[in-house]
Amino acid sequence: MSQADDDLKWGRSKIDTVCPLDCPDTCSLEVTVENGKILSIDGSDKNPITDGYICGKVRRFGERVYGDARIHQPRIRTGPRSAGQWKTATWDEALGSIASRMTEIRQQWGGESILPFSYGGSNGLLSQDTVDARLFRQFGAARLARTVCSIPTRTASQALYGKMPGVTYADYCNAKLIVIWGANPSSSSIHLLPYIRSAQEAGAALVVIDPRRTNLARRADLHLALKPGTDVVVALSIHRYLFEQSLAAEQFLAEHTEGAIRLRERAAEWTFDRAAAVAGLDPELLENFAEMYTDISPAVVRCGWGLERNRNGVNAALAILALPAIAGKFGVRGGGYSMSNADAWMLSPDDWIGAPEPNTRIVNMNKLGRALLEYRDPPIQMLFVYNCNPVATMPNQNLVLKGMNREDLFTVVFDQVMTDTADLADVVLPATTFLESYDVARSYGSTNLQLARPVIEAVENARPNVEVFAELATRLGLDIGTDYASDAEALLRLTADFPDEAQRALMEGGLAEGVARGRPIQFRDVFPRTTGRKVYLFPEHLEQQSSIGLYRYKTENENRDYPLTLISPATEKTICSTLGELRARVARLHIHPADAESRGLSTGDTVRIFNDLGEVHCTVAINADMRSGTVGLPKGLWRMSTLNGSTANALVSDSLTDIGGGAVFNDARVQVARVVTVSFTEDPMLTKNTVEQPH
Ligand SMILES: Nc1nc2c(c(=O)[nH]1)N[C@H]1C(S)=C(S)[C@@H](COP(=O)(O)OP(=O)(O)OC[C@H]3O[C@@H](n4cnc5c(=O)[nH]c(N)nc54)[C@H](O)[C@@H]3O)O[C@H]1N2
Ligand SMILES: Nc1nc2c(c(=O)[nH]1)N[C@H]1C(S)=C(S)[C@@H](COP(=O)(O)OP(=O)(O)OC[C@H]3O[C@@H](n4cnc5c(=O)[nH]c(N)nc54)[C@H](O)[C@@H]3O)O[C@H]1N2
Ligand SMILES: [Mo]
Repeated sequence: MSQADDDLKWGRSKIDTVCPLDCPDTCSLEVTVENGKILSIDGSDKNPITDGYICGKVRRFGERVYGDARIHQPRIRTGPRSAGQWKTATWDEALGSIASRMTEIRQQWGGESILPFSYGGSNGLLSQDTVDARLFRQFGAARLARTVCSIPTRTASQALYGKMPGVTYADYCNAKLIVIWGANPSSSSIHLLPYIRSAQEAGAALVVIDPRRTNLARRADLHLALKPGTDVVVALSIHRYLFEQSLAAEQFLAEHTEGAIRLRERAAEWTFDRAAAVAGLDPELLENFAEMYTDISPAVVRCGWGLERNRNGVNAALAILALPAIAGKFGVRGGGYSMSNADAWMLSPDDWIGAPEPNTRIVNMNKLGRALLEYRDPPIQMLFVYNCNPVATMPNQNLVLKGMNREDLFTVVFDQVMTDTADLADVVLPATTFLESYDVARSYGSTNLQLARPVIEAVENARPNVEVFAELATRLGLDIGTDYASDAEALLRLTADFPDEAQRALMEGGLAEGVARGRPIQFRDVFPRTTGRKVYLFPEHLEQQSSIGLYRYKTENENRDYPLTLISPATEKTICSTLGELRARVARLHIHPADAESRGLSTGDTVRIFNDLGEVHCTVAINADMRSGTVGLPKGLWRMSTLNGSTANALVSDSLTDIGGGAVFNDARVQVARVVTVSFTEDPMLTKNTVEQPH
């Protein structure tokens, strides 16, 4: 029997779609469905970067679709908050009760007391900032500043280069020097790896700048294991060298840039010795890096997101992204930088939202706990969470929990699974996954748009965002039109504002290639999208927003009680906190052998990681790949993945980056101590006690 006959016999079909989740790779997928159920999820060749393979976690996505954590029906809380007591409800009851509470709350407290809270979710263009935004704008709710990720790097890259597309993955093969700066593609964008490998095979040198010895750092010619938060001085020391040694690309600077002199002045103090002392590196390594970056071309810098999540985030990204301009690395294939390409299409959501923004209060999402507990006139009375799991992903977890536990807060959580956030809701609504509804995925690693289509029917009573917000709007008496009544209609509405050719390619073939298809060369095929196509090396508007000025280093608050720096980067197990429900094991704190030894720790011990904000209990893994003085926990853990229900974000403060209001996930000061569990078997009242081991 042929494969086709076999498929027919089993009611099996293979359907093309895309993974829209928040990852630069945006893989094209081939999903095998049998009798209406997902059998397997694989990569396809449609997106050339996917090249037929995908990550392990999305291959397992069916376990989320059909898993125990999935929400099947709307639920309404019946017991005390977070006690897990619910009654199931119809959509009619659930949306009815939400609409009447929203109306009451607006009457009593004003629209600004209602805070819609969303971030990436499945990261599709349809499921966020379409009819949801139209609803909340028309209703006059508070506005949310989506600052949890990429604000610092985006602020820097837009100020310098506007929305210029980056060096494409494919062109990494043409580079002779690849600098992976604060990115870990082995976890966070695996499809870049083959291009790096083939460049290395062709003789390219690799530099990795990361406090951890990552997989790529192990294969690198040079690894700068700097202290987190010190990237700005490392980059400035290279700028200083280029200027002092008359190696700066004077002609390029004269033709294409403004502000080089101001940058030069600020860089002047950063000798290799001084920068190395701050970054905790050997000055010789900085010198090696400077020489490599000067001598080798084409050179590409992959600027990641790990470097932005600290008090110097914007200045770090500015100093790094200015390097190819000062060193004259543009204009050749494989030369320049890559950052996010999210803005390459220059799409503007306002077109399809179709309602003006109200002039209501703006809440920085990194301050969620504070907003819930401290904001007055009016206080926040209602939280509507969708596309987000703030208990797991926002800074200052204990403050978020305290705020969300307020008895007088009305909370709606709209999600696919019972997250840590959903546990605290008054009403829970079941959402479809990207395998059950239409969406449009916009890649930020390359520049294509791809169509996500339903490969199965919605599981139980799950519904797509657009449908739910459209119905809620109607119940609120808003006149929002009918163009978002279903996800299929919404797709037409959304894509109507795309360039014609893109819309046609997307609707007919499922994929519209953006500018990256032509593998554009920076400063030959693509230019800064700024006034006069210039690079603004010293953006004055940012200088004014910074308390210490541009290209300056803010020192850390030394605290003897908390001598270690905690970072919490992406892992291959989850995507942010999505799929965290499938992560069964207790998380491990990664710590350098020297830091473990001075605390008497062995691998497998239970430890307490703590500071003034909170504590996390988990096990420990001694790991020589960590930098001494820096410890690591995984990003995106659920509360069940530790022994005390707290995760890395319980230790992360809600203070903000230098500019832009970003989160400082990699800038937490902590102490670690061993926890000894003693069993008192003879005393039935005291079966378990926890004693901290002094060190
Ligand atoms: N598997 C998987 N893939 C993902 C995600 C995921 O959670 N899981 N998340 C997605 C999202 S939302 C994003 S934003 C991207 C993030 O992707 P990446 O850019 O890779 O960012 P991170 O994982 O935050 O951190 C990258 C590296 O930065 C290092 N680092 C930490 N602090 C510093 C510092 O101060 N300086 C320097 N130079 N390095 C530092 C970390 O050790 C880590 O190896 O990945 C996306 N892809
Ligand atoms: N400690 C630490 N914390 C971090 C980071 C870090 O480096 N360290 N990184 C940060 C980064 S880079 C990011 S981007 C943020 C991300 O933080 P979040 O925006 O909270 O991202 P997720 O954890 O993926 O949560 C998205 C939720 O949306 C739900 N969802 C998906 N699709 C839909 C849909 O169509 N409809 C509805 N209603 N719901 C949907 C998913 O089930 C999931 O629960 O986390 C940040 N948190
Ligand atoms: Mo992110």
